[in-house]
Amino acid sequence: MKAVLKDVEVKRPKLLELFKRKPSNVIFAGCGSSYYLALSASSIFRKLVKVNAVGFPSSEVFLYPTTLSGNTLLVSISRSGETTETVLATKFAKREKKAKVLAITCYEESELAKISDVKLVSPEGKEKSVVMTRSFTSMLVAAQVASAILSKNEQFYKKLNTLPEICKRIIKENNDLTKKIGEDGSLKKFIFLGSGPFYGTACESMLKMKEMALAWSEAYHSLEFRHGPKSIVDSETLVTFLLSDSARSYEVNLIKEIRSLGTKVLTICKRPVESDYAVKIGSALNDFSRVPLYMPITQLMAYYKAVSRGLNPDMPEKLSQVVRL
Ligand code: F1P
Repeated sequence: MKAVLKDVEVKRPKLLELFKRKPSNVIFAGCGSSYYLALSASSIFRKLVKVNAVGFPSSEVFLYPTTLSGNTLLVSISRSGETTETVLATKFAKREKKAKVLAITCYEESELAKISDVKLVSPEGKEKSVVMTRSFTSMLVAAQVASAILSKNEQFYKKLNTLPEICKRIIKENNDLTKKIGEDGSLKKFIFLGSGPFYGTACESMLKMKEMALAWSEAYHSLEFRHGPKSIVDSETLVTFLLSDSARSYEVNLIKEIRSLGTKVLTICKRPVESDYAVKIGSALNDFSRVPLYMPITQLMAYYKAVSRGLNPDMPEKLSQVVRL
């Protein structure tokens, strides 16, 4: 995180240049974990930069291009910077809509970085694992810093600089709990719920459980859960809430409802709420600044579940680190 905070600062003039003529809409695009990152980043962008920002899978950008208009900024997110759909989406947006492109990647010399107008690079996000973990968190921080710079919100920017230390403390304080949950053989189904900027990280948490532990997992917007998916919970299910400030009162009522069905609930939140397991993020950060801090918890849960199943969490059999079509 620390290195990316510095790299994005260096790009401040180029970022402001991109926004000299405020875009009418901002499309965040990525694949897999990078798509889920796009969902969280676009929510943060909407709130801070007050611009119409949405997240799409990269393939949708060039297959169903209605999302692009004349004055679009495309934010292409890719750890490798080589994923075919994301490179194709970027080339399409530049060619067909003369869109400007901001790349967020871990590889300075990647194809995506080369064809973008501005690139935010997180070298520390490079990882041997097929599964994205620190690359996800560091590129999310890059998107947050860009939001702070473009919205000229210095207070938000200062809060972001506290993330690395808080993150270290959260991992240290909750390693035992995540190991206990991961190793609990009675938990076989995992559901992750999040609202606003936490929905993208709920989806990413679901993907970690699938990729690393080959476990059944789903993700929903918190309040959507009552509208059908709730029917699947049972005593072998763990529902994890990535609790927000904005939706807290609604989410607390839903927690009570789910627990009354005999299903265990883990809450990750700023202020504790009654649940079977609780991780306190405990910070003076708001919904939009503390989003990255939730990820180490759910990444560790998936890691320990994988190890308890005798799997290699970094090398899922059916996956490759870069998808080239
Ligand atoms: C995107 C991605 C990863 C996934 C796997 C295959 O990669 O889908 O999210 O975990 O590694 O590639 P990238 O475009 O972010 O490099």
